[in-house]
Amino acid sequence: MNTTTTDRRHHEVIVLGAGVSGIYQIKRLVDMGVDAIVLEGDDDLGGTWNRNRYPGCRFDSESYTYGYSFSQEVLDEWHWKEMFSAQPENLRYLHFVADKFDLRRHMTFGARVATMTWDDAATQWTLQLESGDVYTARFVITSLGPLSAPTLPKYPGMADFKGKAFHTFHWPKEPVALDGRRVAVIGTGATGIQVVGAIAPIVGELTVFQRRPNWSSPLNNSPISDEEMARIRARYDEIFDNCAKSPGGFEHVPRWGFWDKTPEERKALWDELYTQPGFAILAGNFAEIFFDEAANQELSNYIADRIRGRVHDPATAEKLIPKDHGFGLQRLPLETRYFEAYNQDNVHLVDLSETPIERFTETGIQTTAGHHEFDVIVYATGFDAITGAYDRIDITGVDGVRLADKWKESPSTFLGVLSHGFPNLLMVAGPQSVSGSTNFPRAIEVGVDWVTGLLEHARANGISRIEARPDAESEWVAEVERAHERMLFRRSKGWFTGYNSNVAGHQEGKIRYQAYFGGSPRYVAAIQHETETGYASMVMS
Ligand code: NA7
Repeated sequence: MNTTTTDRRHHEVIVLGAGVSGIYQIKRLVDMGVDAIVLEGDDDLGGTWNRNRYPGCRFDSESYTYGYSFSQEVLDEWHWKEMFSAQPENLRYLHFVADKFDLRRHMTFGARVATMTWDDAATQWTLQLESGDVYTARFVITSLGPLSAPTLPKYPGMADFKGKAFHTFHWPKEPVALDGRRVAVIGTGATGIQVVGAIAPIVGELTVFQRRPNWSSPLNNSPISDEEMARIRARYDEIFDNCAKSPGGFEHVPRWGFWDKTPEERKALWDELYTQPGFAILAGNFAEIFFDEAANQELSNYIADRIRGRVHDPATAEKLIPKDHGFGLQRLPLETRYFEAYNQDNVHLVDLSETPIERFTETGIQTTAGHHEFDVIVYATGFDAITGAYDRIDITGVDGVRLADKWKESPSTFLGVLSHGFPNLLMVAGPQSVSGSTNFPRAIEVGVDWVTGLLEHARANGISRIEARPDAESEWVAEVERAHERMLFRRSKGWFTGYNSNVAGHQEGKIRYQAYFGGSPRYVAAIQHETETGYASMVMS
């Protein structure tokens, strides 16, 4: 489907991706009167919410903190139905916003970019699509999404399996029959945990293949009534203000003073937070849990006891309790009746650390302990996070340097927006920004506004080339590394530290500094400082 009103192949700005950030970015560019289009590889807009159609897929952010804040009309008109809205509704919301501002006509779908090459003489990017079509643009804004490059394991015989098998990111649009079926879920990250909770009541037999357990705490979802929505609407300014002040972009606010309380007082607080919605137990807890090993251990013990209290079989409960990292030191999945699923006779946990997968067969999966037969295999095996979507485009900058080579060990950016040697490539929600580490839309609105301001500055001053200074970039990378080093999760293995065993070149134990963990207010202060100093860290001509 191509809904663009023009077939022209040159534009001042090309935006890559029509997800949450691309939609807002094109809105700002259209309002500015810039000649801009969006190229989207998928067949429609929505990004992550267009793709992830698996059962149980929903926000972990309170819906009203996830929605856009930029339009009073949208805030007035949209009614969130649940505290943590599910994928179909989230996709409807993005369609509603795009249609309201008539943004589709600026979007070309099925337009996946294969290569992007900087032409210094012409001061422009040349983009070659997989279809062979070629576009050029003075500026390219990437809104590729931090979790848009799914990864599969590499087990022998995977292609032999004759039943249905797909990654959660590629869950089919048409309904998948699960009732009474024998289903395997591989992976117990945020996605696997959502899937298991949602399908356990439906399927015939469910077998969960767990390599490492993840900590998880209750989502505590609930419907939002008309009256409640009216109260939320009246409070929107305050809500977004609260989000802007908190490190994670949520209304939950961390507190200091762990050691000022008695163990009984801490437990009383946790009893309360465990029953509150969303990330309360993480982002509304004592800040010490992220920095102080003993504080984190005490909270981990508390959550472990909660798991023991919910899973009837003690041996299964122990398998579900992480031993290699503390609570909140990897991206915390939120769950709905996940632990209770294991109390069902038809739900089985396979601990891959004890009985690894040997191979896939035509009918199922062979582990060292035996053969499991399946009708459906679900890969909830995660993503080549944050930089993966960049690596999948062959991006070549000044002097033929490839971005994938520059970022081979770890990305290097200025404020997560620019990378030296790649002029006029502006990243929204890019590596080393806060978009991977905080409530996503709060971060991307900041990112889009800042990139838009930079383009306004360029237009007003006749600037056609923008590049980050290498020293400024090194300073930002050092700040990103410092923020990592302060936090306990620097030693954990999840995608926050850039590790994925399914991606060639990723080394266990070697951090890729992909996201900025200094918190939203500090990030915003850094980008504001850059604006206020007249973009002093950039070379503009
Ligand atoms: P995650 O959080 O990266 O989780 C992936 C899961 O898949 C995790 O449990 C992995 O185990 C497991 N995995 C990955 N590769 C394999 C292989 N080869 N064999 C067995 N198990 C494997 O991705 P999610 O999709 O759950 O969540 C991503 C984000 O989406 C989430 O944080 C939210 O922001 C939304 P491991 O822990 O690596 O041992």
